[in-house]
Amino acid sequence: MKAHDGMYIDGAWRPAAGSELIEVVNPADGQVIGTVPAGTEEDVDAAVRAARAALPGWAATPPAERGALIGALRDALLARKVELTDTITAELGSPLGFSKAVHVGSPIAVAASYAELAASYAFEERIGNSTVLLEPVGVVAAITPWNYPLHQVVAKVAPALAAGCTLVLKPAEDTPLTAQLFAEAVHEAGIPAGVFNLVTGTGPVAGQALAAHEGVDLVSFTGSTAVGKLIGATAGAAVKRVALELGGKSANVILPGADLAKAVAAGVGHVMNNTGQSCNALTRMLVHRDQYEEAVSLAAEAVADYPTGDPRQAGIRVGPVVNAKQHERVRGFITKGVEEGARLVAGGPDAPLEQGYFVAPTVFADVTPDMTIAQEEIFGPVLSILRYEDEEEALSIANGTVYGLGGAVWAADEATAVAFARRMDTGQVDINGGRFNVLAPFGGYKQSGVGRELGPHGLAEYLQTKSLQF
Ligand code: TXE
Repeated sequence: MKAHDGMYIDGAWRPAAGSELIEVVNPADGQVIGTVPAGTEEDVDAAVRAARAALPGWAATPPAERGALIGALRDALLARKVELTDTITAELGSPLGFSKAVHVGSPIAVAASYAELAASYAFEERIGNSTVLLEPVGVVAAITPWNYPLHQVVAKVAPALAAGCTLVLKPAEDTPLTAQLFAEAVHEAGIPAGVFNLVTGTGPVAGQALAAHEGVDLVSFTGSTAVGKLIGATAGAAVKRVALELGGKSANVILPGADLAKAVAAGVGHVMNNTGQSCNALTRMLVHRDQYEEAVSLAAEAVADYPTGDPRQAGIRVGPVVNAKQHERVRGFITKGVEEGARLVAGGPDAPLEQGYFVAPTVFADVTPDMTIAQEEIFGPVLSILRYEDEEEALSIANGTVYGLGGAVWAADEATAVAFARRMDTGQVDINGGRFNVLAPFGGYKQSGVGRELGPHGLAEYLQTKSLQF
């Protein structure tokens, strides 16, 4: 695969300060597909300086002009659709169809939304005898994970650019090639030098140096709750703004009277898509005791619709998990589920293929809320089905984790589902199979994070307010 051997800083690919490399591995077969430089503190410093120098000019660029450049970025991404799709499939292991439709399609839609929002957003408002100016926060450090290699980048870069901020991006070690293609698109779009900078590298070295850099005004992080807490503490100590999009353990609540077959099939799909590596994956299915066994049978059947294997092969819907560490971790959780007494109705801990980091699509029944698999984020194709007696118990199970990112409610009618959703401690709830909305705020309650991404709420994260009194 094509890989740059430098960092994109101040509008050009520049040699890395150090000589260490990161190998990029195809999780479907374990083969190295490229190398990128492992950034050092020196690279991070150069990138932050470039972003700072570019800030006054970009912040002063009229919002409509910023919007036009984000539109050009969207076009440059679209022009690379095939290359991006192939790269994401190669470094993440996502099946080609899903890579094309979701991994590439969704960020292009997000970029388009910010091209418009930059031009239409009210960066000034009047409150009584005051004018409130909404100004860019400044230099943004964007630290992104591998699970949606392009979406996670665009969901930070596009709103930051729309707001008038400049950035340094540190993408995940597993998926830096997609980030390099993104930098190429930024360059082709004609976004001025220094406004967007890319430093590849490891979390503990480049990520840590970036989050702690005194030239950064806001750290926007998506990843594990453990690292999020660390970044939150570092940012807090320096009185720096922070946005955290962390883990989840989202509940899919099927209330009596709902279309059970539809709800179960959609719920299984939500967990199996992207090999379960979605922060908002509906990993806990909650079913009333009277319909429980029927739901378990339906779920076991539905898993057959998710063939596992080579993500380049037609018909494959579940690829490998991203790396060896996740492979161990996810299968460890499955073993733990069996040990703690959950009933395995599909899949299991054994790797279904000899090569690559594959995990069998797995469904557990008789899961109780106290079990590890009902509490911890597994980040693999593993569904837990829990039983409830009444609505109050369903709510207490749904709200009974440290997380609160996604969720779903299925009921006979919308009003019943909405009434339940209002009581859920979570940032997003899909009502009777509600579709993804690129403008709706996305983010977590409780330990799922701080701040929101997407749409106008996502743009607001990158603004600070100044009031003028008359
Ligand atoms: O995440 P990390 P990992 C969850 C999921 C998964 C687990 C571990 O449960 O199983 O996290 O995944 C950078 N300072 N999610 O280990 O380490 C790192 O380089 C600064 C949920 O891959 O949090 C990468 O760019 N940065 C999730 C990013 O943080 C640091 C998506 C995420 O990596 C750093 C991914 C440090 N000290 C994993 N250490 C979601 N919310 O969508 C690491 N990084």
